[in-house]
Amino acid sequence: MPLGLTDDATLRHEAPGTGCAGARCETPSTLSDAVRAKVETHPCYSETAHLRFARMHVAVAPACNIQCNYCNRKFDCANESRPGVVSEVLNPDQALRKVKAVAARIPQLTVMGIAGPGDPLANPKRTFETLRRVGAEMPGIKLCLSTNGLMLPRYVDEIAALGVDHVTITINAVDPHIAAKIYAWVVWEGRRLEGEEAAAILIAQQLKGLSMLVERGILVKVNSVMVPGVNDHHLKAVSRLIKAKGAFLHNIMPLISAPEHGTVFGLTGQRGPTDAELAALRDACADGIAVMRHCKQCRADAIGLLGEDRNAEFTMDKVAAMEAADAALPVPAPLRMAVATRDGKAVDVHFGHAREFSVYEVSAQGARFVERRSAAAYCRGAEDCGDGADDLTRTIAMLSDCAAVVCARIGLAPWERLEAAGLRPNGEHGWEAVEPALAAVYAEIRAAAPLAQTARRSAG
Ligand code: CLF
Ligand code: SF4
Repeated sequence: MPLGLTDDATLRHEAPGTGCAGARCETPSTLSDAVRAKVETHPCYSETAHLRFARMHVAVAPACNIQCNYCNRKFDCANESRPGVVSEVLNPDQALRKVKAVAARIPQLTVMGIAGPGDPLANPKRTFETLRRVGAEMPGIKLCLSTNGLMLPRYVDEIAALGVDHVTITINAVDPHIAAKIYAWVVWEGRRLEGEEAAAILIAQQLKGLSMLVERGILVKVNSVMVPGVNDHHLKAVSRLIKAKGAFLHNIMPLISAPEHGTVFGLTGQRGPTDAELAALRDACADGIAVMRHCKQCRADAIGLLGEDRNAEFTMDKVAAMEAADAALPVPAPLRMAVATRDGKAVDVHFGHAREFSVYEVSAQGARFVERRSAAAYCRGAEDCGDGADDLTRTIAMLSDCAAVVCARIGLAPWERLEAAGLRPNGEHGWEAVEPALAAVYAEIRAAAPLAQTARRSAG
């Protein structure tokens, strides 16, 4: 039985807002609507979203302003990726072209992040130009940034103005004595500093930047690289402090230190944690803050669902070929979809109880509200939630121009009636926000059906 399709028994017992609210769950029911809307389609900020939504990184930031002992500059920034592969460095124009090509082919794409191959804020012109252009031309895509935090306070206002909702700061220690064992040097105000002096400046900037982001309503994830014997015993203190400062999520990543990567830690034999050590530390931190457990330490040019590496399909030469092919194709028209919603914010009405439906036009760029249409609520209880009702026939006729009907739940009999009428019923997004739910349904339809099959119910 598809998710969200109820039999009468589950219909009677299902209630909105149920579900895990523990530390393991990144989208507990206590989240405000605004925060929930920000995280529920972000594959890194929500454990459930990572199965359905994709992210892509554009590698526009080659330079860095610090030296981490687990990083070799030949490879990507290890604060948000694993070392071992060099990215194709893009300029902002190429980045925008790549995002467009990916969005047209991976309809699950919801997030574009900048995470290297160096530090985004050590390359502010390229980073902000990319964010500005992608934000302006692709408003349905969330913007994300990952930084070592050194230059964060200087750029927080620009980040907020560009509509970046999610920022990751890598904070490996909040004690300069410990941090000095992790960072070789920091370039600060034109000088290269080392030791605890360098570490203290970096930590102060990271924590100041964190507070400034939180004040502006930007969700902050903190990444920490777990280095056994160096900062493992200290990361619980990091977790407590970032929680107190308003961080949303803590992502403790294992050190990767293969000697062939040529990093300081790799060459000095510093080991990474075992799976058991990592799990124990994450558990120890999870009583204070939500802890991320599904990070894939992806590349600075990663594309696809987390754990999926489709970047080889989107090298710039392939993007150019796609652009040439796309120029000969029509742009897919938006799809019309009906939503059973009381207030227009959440998918919160059972199909059989809907007295009206909100109709939207949905495309890769987002959802546009069109109108509300009245329907007779035909279901008067479990015994009546079946087929053959005149009201159901009228409802189906009234929605016949829609590609999909999205509702909190739906019984088997009306499901079959809708399908027989050529509408696609969907009850998988009960009590989720309307727009992300529509984006997910749109992605499913575009991924499953060739353009020709959905053209009949396209808007316009
Ligand atoms: Fe990229 Fe990072 Fe944004 Fe995600 S990744 S910039 S928050 S869109 Fe995600 Fe990848 Fe782990 Fe990063 S799985 S490495 S946490
Ligand atoms: Fe490497 Fe990233 Fe550290 Fe810079 S911030 S040294 S690119 S891991």
